[in-house]
This record gives sequence, C-alpha cells and structure tokens, in this order.
Amino acid sequence: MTKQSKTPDKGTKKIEQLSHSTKAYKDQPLTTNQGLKVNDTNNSLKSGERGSTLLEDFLLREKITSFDHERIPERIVHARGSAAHGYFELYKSIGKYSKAGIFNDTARKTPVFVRFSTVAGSKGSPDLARDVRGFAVKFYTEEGTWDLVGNNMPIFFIQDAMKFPDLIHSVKPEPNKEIPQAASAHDTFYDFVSHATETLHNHIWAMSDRAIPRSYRMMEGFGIHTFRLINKEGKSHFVKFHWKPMLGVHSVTWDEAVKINGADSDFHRRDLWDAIEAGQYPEWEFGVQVVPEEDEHKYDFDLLDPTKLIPEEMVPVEIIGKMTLNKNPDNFFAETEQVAFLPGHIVPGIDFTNDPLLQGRLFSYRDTQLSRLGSPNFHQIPINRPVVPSHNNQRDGHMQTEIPQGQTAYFPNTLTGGCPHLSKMAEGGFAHYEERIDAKKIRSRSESFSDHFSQPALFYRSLAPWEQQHVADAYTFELGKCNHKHIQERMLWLIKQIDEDLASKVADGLGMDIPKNIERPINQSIGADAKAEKFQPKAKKNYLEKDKALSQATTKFDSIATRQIAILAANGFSMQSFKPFKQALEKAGAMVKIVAPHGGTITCDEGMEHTVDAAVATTESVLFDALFIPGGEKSIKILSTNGKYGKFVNEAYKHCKAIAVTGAGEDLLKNSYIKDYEDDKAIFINGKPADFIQAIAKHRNWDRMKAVAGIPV
Ligand code: HDE
Repeated sequence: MTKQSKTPDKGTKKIEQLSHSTKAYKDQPLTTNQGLKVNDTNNSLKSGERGSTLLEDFLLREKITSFDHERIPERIVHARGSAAHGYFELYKSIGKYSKAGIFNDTARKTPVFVRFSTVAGSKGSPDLARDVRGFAVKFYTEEGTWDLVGNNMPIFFIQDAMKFPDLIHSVKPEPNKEIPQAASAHDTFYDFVSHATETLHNHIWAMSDRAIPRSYRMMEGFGIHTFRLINKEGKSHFVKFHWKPMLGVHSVTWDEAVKINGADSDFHRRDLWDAIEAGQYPEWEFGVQVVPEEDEHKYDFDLLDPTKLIPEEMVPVEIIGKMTLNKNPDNFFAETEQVAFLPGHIVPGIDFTNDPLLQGRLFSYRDTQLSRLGSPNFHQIPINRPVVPSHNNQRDGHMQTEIPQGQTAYFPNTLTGGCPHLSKMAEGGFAHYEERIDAKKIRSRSESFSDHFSQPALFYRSLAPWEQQHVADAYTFELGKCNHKHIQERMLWLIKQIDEDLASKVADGLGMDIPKNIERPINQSIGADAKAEKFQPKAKKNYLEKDKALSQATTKFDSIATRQIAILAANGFSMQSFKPFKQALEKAGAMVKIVAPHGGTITCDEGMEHTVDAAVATTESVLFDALFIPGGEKSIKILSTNGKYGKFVNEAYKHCKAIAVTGAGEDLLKNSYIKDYEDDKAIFINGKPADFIQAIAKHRNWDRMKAVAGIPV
C-alpha cells in the first residue's frame, strides 16, 4: 500500500482542475443563487405569524424548486455504486502492440475515476446482493478520455446487444408486484436463463463467490470484450483487459451476505471510503492478454463471443501497470452520480472489434446519458471533462456552460482560418482500424457462438471443493425461490450438461429429480425462421482440464492490510495479552476495533482507559474478518452474561474466520458451539500473534466447513 505523496502529481492536478467549479463554503455567507445574502432560511414569508404563506416569497420558491428537482433518473442498470479518484502508472511500454500514450509513456501518471456498482438493484439497495459488480474506469489521458467500462467477471450473460433489455427485465423486480429487489432468485430470471442458454457461463460465475465480494478492493476487473490494440505501423492485435487486486480476490459467505445487508447495507461503500480515508489506498495491477490477428480462429471458441474467456493457461496475462485509488469524491451526486462512462470513449492505439454486444453498447451508453443527465452537454460536467481541451462546432443545447467565441460553427470554413482544424494520424488524429468487410447483411448469430456448456464446465472444474459447494448451495437457494416446477426442471437438466455431480447436489436440495430430457429446443435465442438445430449447443468440450486463475483458492494470501479485527473486551481485560496482539495486528496494517458491552471507554486490569470502537449492540460479527478475545477473568465474566457475544463467537466460527483467545478468553469458546477446536488451524488458544496473522491472511479456514454445517446460527 502506498501512502499519499506530498508532491502534487498529474493525478491530483485533475482533481485540482475539477475544483475550479467546486464550492468551498468555509467563511462564506449563505446566499441565493443570484448571490443575495440571506438573513432567514428557517421561516417562510407569512401574512402574520400564524397566517398563510405569501406567493411573493422568492426565497422559499427558490429553495423548494431546487429541492423538487434534486433527483435525476437513476441508471437503468448499475444504479447502486461508489467511486473514487486515483491514478494509473505504466510499468513497461507495450509500444509494439499499441501506440496509445497511456501504454507507452512510463513517466506518466494518468488520473482516473473509478465507479464500482451492483447491476440489478436500485440506488438504495444493499451492497451484498448476489450480483455481478460493475468496474468502470475513466482514464483522463493526454490524448483524450478512455473509458474501460467492465465488470468483476470476465464474461457476460448474452452474446448480442439485442437481448440486453430481455435479460435486464427478467432479473429486475417482476413488473406486476415490483418484487424482489436486487435479487436474481425468482421465476422470471430463471425462465429467461433456462431458455437463453448463452447465459449459463456468466450465470455460474454469479452463483460462485465472485458475486458476493468481501470488498470492492478485493475484486478482479475485466474489460470482457475482445478489443484491438493498434501500433504505430497500423498493425492490430486482439486484446482482453484485466485488473488484478493487490489484496487478492476474496468473498464472504452467503450467510454473511444476507446478514451484512441487514447490519450495514453500505458495507462495500463504507469499506472503500474508510480504506482511502485511512491512507490504505486500494491498488490493482493492470494486465493484457494479447492475441495476434493470425490466431483469430485458433481457439475452440470465438474471440468475438463475450460469453467466452481466454483461459490464462492458454494466453497468460501480461502485467503492464498499476492503478491506485487515493481520493474519495467531495460530493456523491456531482461526481459518482453524474459521471458518464461510454465504451465509445477510446483513444488512438485502442479500437473495437465486431463483438455484437460491444457494438450495441457503443449506441446505448450515449443514449442513456441523454435521459439521465438531460443534455448532450454532459461532457461539460466537471467529472466528465477531459484533461485536454476540446474544440468543435457542436453548439448550444440544454445547460451549455461554455461561451464559444467567434463567427463560425461549421467546417470547412475560412472565416476562422479553417479552425478547429483536422489532425493527421501522425499528429494524434483518430482513424478507425481498416478492417476488411465482405459480407451479406444478415440478422443472425454466428454458429461459432453455439458452445454454451464447455466454459461453464471449465469454470466449475477449476474451483476448489469449498467453492464448488458454495456454487451448489447458491443454485439450490436460487432455484428454491422459484415457484414454477417446469423452470426448476429445465434448469436442473441444463446444470447436468455442465456437471452431473453439481446437478445431483442441487436436485437433492430441491427434493426433485433431474429430468431425462427437456421439451423445447435448448437454445431459444434464434429467429422465428432460423433452423433451430443449427444453433443448439453441442455437448461440452474438455479442451482444458482446469484454469487455475478461475479459482479464488489460487489468489494472494499474503496480507492482512485493512482487515477488520474485533477485540471482544469489557472492564478488567488483561492488558498483558491485549497489547502484543493489538500491536502486531496494527503493524500488519489491520484495523483493530474494541467491541465492548457499552460505548465510551473500558478499563483494563492495569487501570488504563481504552476507547471503545463499538458497543456490542451496534455491531455484528459479520462485519469483521477475525476475532480476538483477550483474557481477564472479570472481563470474560461480563461478556459471558451477554448473549450477543456468544452469537459473535458462533458466527465467526461458522463463517470459518480466525479466532484467537488468551487466558480466560477460552471460557467464551467453551460456552459456544465450537467443538474440537484443538485441531482447527485457525483457532489459537494462548497462541502467537504471528500465527493468528497468518491465518487471517488466508482469509478463511475452509477446512472447517463440514464441522460448522450443523451450527444453528
Ligand atoms: Fe452496461 N449499461 N450495458 N454493461 N454497464 C450501463 O449506462 C448496456 C454491459 C456496465 O458506473 C448503462 O450509464 C447494454 C457489459 C457498467 O456508471 C446502460 C449492454 C458490461 C455500467 C448500459 C450492456 C457492462 C453499465 C446504464 C449490452 C461489462 C455502469 C447507465 C449491449 C463489460 C457504469 C449507464 C457506471 C451501465 C447498457 C452490457 C458494464 C443502460 C445495452 C457487457 C460497469 O447504457
């Protein structure tokens, strides 16, 4: 983790540049929008102290009108989000692939603004919904703004933009009753998924732990589509973009997710904000998977199909840079809400492919900003402004905030010397990659997109046993929430095509049999006149046994930085056992919080007062990564009388977290559901802080999963 440097860099320059339009209120009088100083903003103008309000009250009207229009339409998808400022640095040039300045100049610090989001829920929905996460990055580059608008999963649900409204309508609350909020576990979603089988790959990712991240800071990011990199000679390479979090990829369990949503529905938003405020800046490495044009047809899947990933075993990710987020927004609405990402924002050296999903997105995002932000001038909003000047002949429109100079607003012209003028490619002018096209106009899908089972199967095979169990549990939960048997049966049949063992686990959970066959054609994503057989997914291919990058079990486990550790203590806790643990944990970068029976302070057995971080009534075990209970007879006696502490311990155990106790602290374990803890690798009785820290870095002790299955919390 890097601490904020004192010297202003280009990253902070962008933020300073934004600040010319930000408002600082310190020492300023309250005024109307016209600058008139106000002397009462608490009472409306009335005909007498108890009389009616007068129409004349322009102060009331201005204040209320502004309030009445405070809301803009929330994003159709990705409405719930959180964002931060930062910068991108290039480790090494990839000029042989791309002429983009951001991929060549290692001396640059390119400012970025990054917004993370959930997809299905409304703006106020809880953070821990089972869902895909958006991972949208705006690079303010010296050649213009580049937006990489990706997700935390490397593939998407559908292959053609035409199906996006169907996908989203199926997962959103059902239109008759507007239920359920931010949840895919309902009939309409599975009705759709079970007939549009191209969804099965992204869907199995959504059933995995990836859909319930521990933190935005612990998620991967993916550009998903295959893009092009174009070098100075005009040569094109295919590319997939990757973000790899320095803290590793980690998730919570479903039981925790459900409880976190109640205990702190802003869990991810708060986590991102707090880490940045504490100077523990989230970081991701940036990588590329590059495929030469000649290899376009080398693989058993189509590079243009966004439901397929390129396994890292086949094409390794080359790490070329790093992104650091080092500043929270000043204002949520002005920045996080008004930021407008467009996949069409690219710079010379990067170009599109014919991925039919990407092609549709190139239309959709500009269109949606028009209704969300209300004007084609949305690029003038400070957060959307490029760091380089923009000049063109586009004019007027709602909320034009600039005052264009001169007589001409057309091109070509002589009256303003032919300006703004065109730029040659050698001067940085953008020109599209000249792709050869020789085809008939057709509304159809390529047959090369018809493999819907191989990659979901590869994903499932690549998971560790505990991850596979979570997937089976998730399918069982989701399908168990469906009311229509034919939808459940169809899903069971499809899951069987991915993995028989997985299907039988889910069938057991549902108390159903897997049907021998299904009635309607498997894939319904075809036209009315299309030959159905042509587009039906074939049996899965095992072109790779496993791709280890797909499993979270192969991620980084080397740091406890920013992990939240609860110390359960009351008056009389042992200072001797508390101090070495607290010091070691903090030295390793963890956030240590004392959870006491009440707020204020508690006194240790050496008579010193310690500030309480949270009264036990105001917090929950699920909000922490690990638990430490220092000894002290008196303290443990007090804790034992409060059932909430028992719940704390039992839940931490159930969720496979590291627990350390010293001295009398063991009594709390004895009174809990924890059994046979002597053999547990992540429970420490009078152990060393270093061993406890190592266990926390491992994130969870999944070996415990079987032992805790029967625990009723
Ligand atoms: Fe989006 N998507 N999307 N999407 N998407 C939007 O644009 C859309 C897709 C993604 O933090 C909307 O500004 C279509 C893939 C993110 O502001 C909208 C299709 C991927 C965000 C839209 C897709 C994404 C959005 C809603 C299929 C991953 C949030 C508000 C052709 C590569 C960005 C807005 C932010 C937002 C349309 C598919 C990611 C409606 C039509 C694939 C991260 O324009």
